[in-house]
Amino acid sequence: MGCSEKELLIQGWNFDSRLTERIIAAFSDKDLDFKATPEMMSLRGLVEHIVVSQNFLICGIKGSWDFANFEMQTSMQTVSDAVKTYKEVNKKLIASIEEATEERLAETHDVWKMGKEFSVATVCTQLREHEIHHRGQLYVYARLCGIVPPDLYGG
Ligand code: NI
Repeated sequence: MGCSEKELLIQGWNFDSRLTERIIAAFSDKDLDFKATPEMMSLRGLVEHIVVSQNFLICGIKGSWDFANFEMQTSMQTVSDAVKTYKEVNKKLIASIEEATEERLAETHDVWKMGKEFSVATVCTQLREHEIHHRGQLYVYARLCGIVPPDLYGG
């Protein structure tokens, strides 16, 4: 009866990743440098930020919570590159959650260096919420680029 915490994390990430992938794929290459306001990240920057945040989590699940893993190293030239890069990192993330032991998921760490410990499972959820926040920005960017975003739950 019921799902393990790990299964719930994987289900949650699978659900959200599909939505993130669909909104990234809705853009055109010409939109990659678009910013809603000058101080915001470009579309390319937003996708990179989402990708490196998943990379931070992958490295963390495997044992190293290092803010250096947030540094952006990619430079996506096309939307299809962006979708491919996102799918690759997401596949690795799901695999790293699958491979994590229940003990590992329950371990607590001061991941954000703020003097407060969270379990690895909680950080998985925090970063999923972080991705949802940035996905909301992608929906706004899409509208500003004249794109009708895909329905949230349809299709
Ligand atoms: Ni962020």
